[in-house]
Amino acid sequence: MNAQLTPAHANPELDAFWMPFTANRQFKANPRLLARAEGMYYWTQDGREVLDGVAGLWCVNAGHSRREITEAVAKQLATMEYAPTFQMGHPIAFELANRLAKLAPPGLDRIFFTNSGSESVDTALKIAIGYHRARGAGQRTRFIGREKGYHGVGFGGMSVGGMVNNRKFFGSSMLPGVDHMSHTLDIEHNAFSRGLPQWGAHLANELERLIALHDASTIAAVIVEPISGSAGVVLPPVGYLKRLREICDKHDILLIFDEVITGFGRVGKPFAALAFDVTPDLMTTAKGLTNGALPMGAVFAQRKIYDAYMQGPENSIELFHGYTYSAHPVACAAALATLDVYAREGLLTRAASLSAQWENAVHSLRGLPHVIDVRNYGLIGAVELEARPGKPGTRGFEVFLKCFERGVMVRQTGDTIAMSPPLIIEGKQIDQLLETLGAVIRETA
Ligand code: PXG
Repeated sequence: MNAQLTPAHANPELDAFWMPFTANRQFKANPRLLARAEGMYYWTQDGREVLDGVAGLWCVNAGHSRREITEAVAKQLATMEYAPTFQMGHPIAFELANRLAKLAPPGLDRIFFTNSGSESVDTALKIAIGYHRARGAGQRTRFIGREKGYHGVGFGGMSVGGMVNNRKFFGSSMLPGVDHMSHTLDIEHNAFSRGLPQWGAHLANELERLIALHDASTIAAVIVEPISGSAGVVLPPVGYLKRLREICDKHDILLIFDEVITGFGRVGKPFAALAFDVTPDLMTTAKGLTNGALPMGAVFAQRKIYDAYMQGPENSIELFHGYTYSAHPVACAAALATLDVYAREGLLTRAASLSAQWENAVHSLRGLPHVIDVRNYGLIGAVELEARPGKPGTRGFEVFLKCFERGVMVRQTGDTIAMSPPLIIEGKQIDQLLETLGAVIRETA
């Protein structure tokens, strides 16, 4: 007999599912199981109502179980459940690309479909390298990312990302030739800023330093999130992104915005590129594209990038890249229905009209015990708690757990609590979210 390796606990039926980014043993001993969702709420398996303060995982922007999306998915499944997009096509893939091109920041009207944010990032990195090669600059293969960046978990995204735990367990299995700029979180200068912090635009000048070190002729692209979500909400200082754009232009380096969380209305415009008036060369998206209903991602490319590939014999494949499920018809149907809901309900700009109320609500946490920073933009909020000496993350986890027990779901990263509710949230739900979080913080030693 083999020794039993998994420690025994009360819920052995939970053992087979190896859960992602989860403390498996802790969870399985005390599971938090969601069974149903509608609008702003989840219901747990035992019937408790839970206000969704994080839009699932930053993806359910139009709220849960939208009938229009469900019906479009059911209809597409019944009509044509799958069709390839390698050397074949189906109409709604083109329709969706056209719809997205119209929403996109200026010029980003060539769309490549993926199935997740991680795939979007790896796709964008590959497109960037291939673009330079197509223009005769094949030595441009380096990438510059940023500390605290999160670009998914593929080898490319992990390498350009800057979250230590997502990197350190995987040895040196990284893309070669990646460097990182400093992150822009500076509590000393910017604590409790309302909206974008004023201090720190000069941090973009680090890019010039890295260019001086590696030489521009070796660098393919710079990739940043306009606002970092996973790292606990890190905002760009006023002027920072514009400065990055100028430096990239000066050196012929592509700028990639990872808008997996900022895309589709989270910041009060369809994309952060529009909110900050800085246009990248490539933009990665996922999540809100289908309202989280089905996995799908999309990479938006400037037309000059697409055109650079359209060379050589017309019967040659221009980009040796793609997924079996690129532009999956059912995902396309979900995305089209999602865009309809966003348009009909004005959701891609609704965060702008709520942001003042949201900002006041989030900043009401200032002054509570252990609160060392509050950050907000659009319908994104974060409160950073002081770490317990020698026990980082435990205070944050306790707050997360107590909120859940009181019917509010927030997201915890270390000792930061992040919030990103569905864009349909109403004022009284903003109050419920922040009042519950505030009460829990007050009680947590
Ligand atoms: N880029 C960014 C900016 C993301 O936020 C990804 C890429 C990867 O997407 P996929 O679909 O491959 O997971 C993300 C994902 C959190 C949290 O803690 C954030 C994400 C995923 C899970 C949790 O807030 N973002």
